[in-house]
Amino acid sequence: MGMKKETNGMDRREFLKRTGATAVALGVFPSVTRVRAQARPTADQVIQGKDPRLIVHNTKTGVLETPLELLRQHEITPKEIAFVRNNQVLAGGKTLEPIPLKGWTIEIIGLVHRPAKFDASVLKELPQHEVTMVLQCSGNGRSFYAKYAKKTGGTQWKHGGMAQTVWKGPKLKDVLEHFKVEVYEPAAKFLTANGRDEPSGTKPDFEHSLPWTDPYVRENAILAIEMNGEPIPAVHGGPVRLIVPGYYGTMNVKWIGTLRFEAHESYNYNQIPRYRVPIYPVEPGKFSKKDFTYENSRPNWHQKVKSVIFAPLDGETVKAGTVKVEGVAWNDGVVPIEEVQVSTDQGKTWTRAKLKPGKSPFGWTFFETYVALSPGEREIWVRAVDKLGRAQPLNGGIHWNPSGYEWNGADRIKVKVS
Ligand SMILES: Nc1nc2c(c(=O)[nH]1)N[C@H]1C(S)=C(S)[C@@H](COP(=O)(O)O)O[C@H]1N2
Ligand SMILES: [Mo]
Repeated sequence: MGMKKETNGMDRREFLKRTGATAVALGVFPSVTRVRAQARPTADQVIQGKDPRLIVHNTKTGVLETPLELLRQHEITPKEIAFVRNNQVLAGGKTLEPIPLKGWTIEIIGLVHRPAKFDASVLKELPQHEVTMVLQCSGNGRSFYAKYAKKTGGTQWKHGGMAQTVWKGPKLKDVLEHFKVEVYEPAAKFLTANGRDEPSGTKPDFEHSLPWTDPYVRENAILAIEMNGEPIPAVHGGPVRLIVPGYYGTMNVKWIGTLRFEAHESYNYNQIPRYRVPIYPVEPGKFSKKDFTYENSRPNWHQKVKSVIFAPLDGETVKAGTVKVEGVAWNDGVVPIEEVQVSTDQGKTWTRAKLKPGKSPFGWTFFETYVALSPGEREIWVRAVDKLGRAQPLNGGIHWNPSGYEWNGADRIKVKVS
């Protein structure tokens, strides 16, 4: 796969030429507003094979959001509509086509007795594990901070920076055993994963550290070679992706090249100050990314309990009378979702929705209930609580943080009742 595949057969320069934006790209005009006036590439032009109805947030690396109208149509999100978040790009990787396992090398190094270097085709021979799970960007819902607290920088995701997908491959612990790697205990406290994608210019390379002390990493991590029953599409991290069910999307590192066992979290910019939240509440705007230390913050690891209304949709017009409200709830998979509560009087009273447990502890729990709505502008609020009592705040703004991560406020939509 050559880089030519970039924007659906067009490279960037060719694309700009066709849209007449070459002069702008070459810096002849100081303003970028002219670029905005040009037709923006659609999702299928950004990532080959994607549904053109996806929302394009970034054409350069490829950042695509799934509108809820599409997401809600499938229990397992098909590859054509699954969201994409590339911080940086794998050469030839902006496509749904797979990349062969053979010829793809993986290294396991660091605090281990026997470092391993192997061809990824070995992974097919080891016992396979399959998991259905919510893959969610830690920035999903970021745009709501603007509504409930204060706007933050970063992709202004609504709810569509998530998917429910099925991943399959050998467990990392079985791979370690197969190669007799032997991680040094207790010295090795973190697993740092790095992909073969490359940063642009002088940016630091993308990588993440996960806590090796967490059984949800040690026991459940998979070196996935399949997504939704097929070889992983290149853009989703094929041929080999680190999958850690329950963890935010960003920790599910794509295009695995190197796994390092370490005593300390990575010093990489993507581990700190990016992808972090303060460990105590901060006043919106009174704390910035540069204030983060390893001690006063934590990475986007376990997903917070959350629910999203799939129907009706925000802004929709519905008929007065009995209205069906449905959607999904999930958390980090440590305990099940206990209840999903629905309110049509802005939180004064709540009713419990009927739950249909999902395919796995890490997947969506479906909820549905019926509410009575009289004509006018009405609000529907939904919040989930799990068996540990972890609940969504009514005002998600209380978890404001400088990069707008981990939004999990009660979902509050407005409908017109006619
Ligand atoms: N190697 C690598 N892995 C990565 C990323 C990346 O840019 N490079 N992006 C991360 C982020 S922020 C998210 S949300 C998910 C997105 O996964 P997807 O593109 O398959 O939807 O991949 C994560 N893994
Ligand atoms: Mo992300």
